[in-house]
Amino acid sequence: MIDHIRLTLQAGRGGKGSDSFMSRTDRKVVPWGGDGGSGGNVIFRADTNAPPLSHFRYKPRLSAEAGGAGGSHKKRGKNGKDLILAVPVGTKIFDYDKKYFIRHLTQSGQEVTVLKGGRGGSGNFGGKRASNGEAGESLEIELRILLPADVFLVGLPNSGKSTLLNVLTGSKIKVGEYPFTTRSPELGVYASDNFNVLTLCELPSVYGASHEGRGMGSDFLKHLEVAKAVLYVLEPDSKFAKNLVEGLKILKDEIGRYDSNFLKIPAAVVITKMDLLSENELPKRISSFPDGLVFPISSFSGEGMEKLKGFLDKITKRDLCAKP
Ligand SMILES: Nc1nc2c(ncn2[C@@H]2O[C@H](COP(=O)(O)OP(=O)(O)O)[C@@H](O)[C@H]2O)c(=O)[nH]1
Ligand SMILES: [Mg+2]
Repeated sequence: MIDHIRLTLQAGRGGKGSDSFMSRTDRKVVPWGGDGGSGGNVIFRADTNAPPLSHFRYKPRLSAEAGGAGGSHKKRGKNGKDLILAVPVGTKIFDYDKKYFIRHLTQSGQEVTVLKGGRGGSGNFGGKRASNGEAGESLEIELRILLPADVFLVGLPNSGKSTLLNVLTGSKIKVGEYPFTTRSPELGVYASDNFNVLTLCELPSVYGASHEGRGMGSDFLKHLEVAKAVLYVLEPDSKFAKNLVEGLKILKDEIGRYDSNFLKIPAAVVITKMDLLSENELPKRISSFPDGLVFPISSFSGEGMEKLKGFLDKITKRDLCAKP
């Protein structure tokens, strides 16, 4: 799923004013050209039925219609049609070059005009000089959207996040033998036995240096702003941490560095790949974990999955108090 996209937008140019004359009955010739029409504006409108932002990927340059030229007999040119772009509710609009926040569209039907069309040129009517229309404004825009997800899976590379999401939601996210297989946030819908649903989201892997711009960077952590819960997903033996305790610390440090408030989100630790670890080994490895919920599971054998689902069911009932 694409959570941000850049567009180059152009408002319509104003129509050209007409330079024309009329001979009156007394044979006098008078200037009689009409004004050009205004260029179309560029408008964003939030719409619950709008396609996702990825829809813009194939047409990143968009322009509103130009105004029509003025005509003889004082005929004013037609106004250019506005370009109205439907975007999902929740989209934030930024001026990309100035890094300036323009508007957050939070309700269906809400609109914002981001670019004004050019004014039409003057016709020569009334002795004015006929002129060209003004150019429409242009702007590089960035659209961003927070993912509509409830529970976020955060983990080091290869910890089994995609596999777990697929098992819980029946999604078919690509599972990788290589780290960093998941390059953008992935969503799946989990349905509990009592017919409540939760949207789960796998974020691209975090690792120690994400904040330094290596790996995928940590910009995707912004999505945690809407999280009802976080699952820290760890595998017993990771190439990216000395042990489980350090693995959890890396994840929490990275999130805390992004926004320390995100550490207050209800959370649990999921330890994956338990089919590879003997049962009496685990307590030793997590003895110095902070207090909180820990769910050892295997996406392959299904062990521990019922307890984890019980936790998710609690989230659907907003019945949470966990903080590892
Ligand atoms: N043995 C075992 N391997 C697993 C389990 N879950 C995932 N894996 C493997 O771990 C590797 C990474 O899985 P993936 O889901 O892509 O990890 P992600 O990078 O965290 O999304 C893949 O080779 C998976 O087949 C599990 O429960 N048991
Ligand atoms: Mg993955």
